[in-house]
Amino acid sequence: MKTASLEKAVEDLFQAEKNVRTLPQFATEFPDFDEDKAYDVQELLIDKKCREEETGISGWKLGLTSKAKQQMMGVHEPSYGVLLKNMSLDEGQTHSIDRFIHGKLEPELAFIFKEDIQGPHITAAQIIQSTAYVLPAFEVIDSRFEAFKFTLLDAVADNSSSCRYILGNQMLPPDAVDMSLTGIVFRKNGEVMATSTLAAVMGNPASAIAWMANKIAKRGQFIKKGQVVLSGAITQAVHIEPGDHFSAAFDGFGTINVNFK
Ligand code: OOG
Repeated sequence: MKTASLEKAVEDLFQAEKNVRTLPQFATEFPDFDEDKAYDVQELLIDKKCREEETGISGWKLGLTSKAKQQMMGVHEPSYGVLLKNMSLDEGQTHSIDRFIHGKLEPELAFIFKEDIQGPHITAAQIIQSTAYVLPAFEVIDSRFEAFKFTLLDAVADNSSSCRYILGNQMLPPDAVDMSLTGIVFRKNGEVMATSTLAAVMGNPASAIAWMANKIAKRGQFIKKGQVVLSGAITQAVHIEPGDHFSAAFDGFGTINVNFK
């Protein structure tokens, strides 16, 4: 893929989000697209968003961490994306969906780091040791691709479908939480959409973050002190419509809530 095409991919993704419209998948447009180029597009897109939206990086997110989603996409590893300060929404409030193309919501466990952590060779135990606290979160994912359909590389370029994130306010030290057996009940308008445990995220959300710390090290990047990392969807993502109320009860933490109009 030539530089001009990389830049076109960045511009197309930026404009799609800005104008709330979709794009055709890249795989058909750029036949020599590969993983490195997809992460190059993601990095350039984040630089452009930081500049044009006058914001900065607040952390990272994992995608495709559940077996079901990996099988659906025919892949064996997750993907990652970057969180920006202007993607953060307040918990318990009502937020407009006007800027979403076809947003979906998913519950996740968020980690806040108390020190830098740099791969390679990072383990789940080291992730837990470097974590100040964990807390329930929601992620709004939104694909810039038509009908929410894409290849893994498309999704990587599209910053792993990131859109917004909502942190709860029930924080716990990471060793106070059973990282695989903590149960979750996810509801939309009072109706149970899904139940799960944290083991849905690669057996243990800390393992997903260890994978990411090692993966980003290949591009010279690392998790910084104070950053938030969303460890990946614990249940399926549910489409958001105006008037919806979502809650996710996390065993041992309490419930996180959000409304949309
Ligand atoms: C890619 C990202 C999904 C997750 O936690 O699985 C994601 C997609 O849109 O499927 O964030």
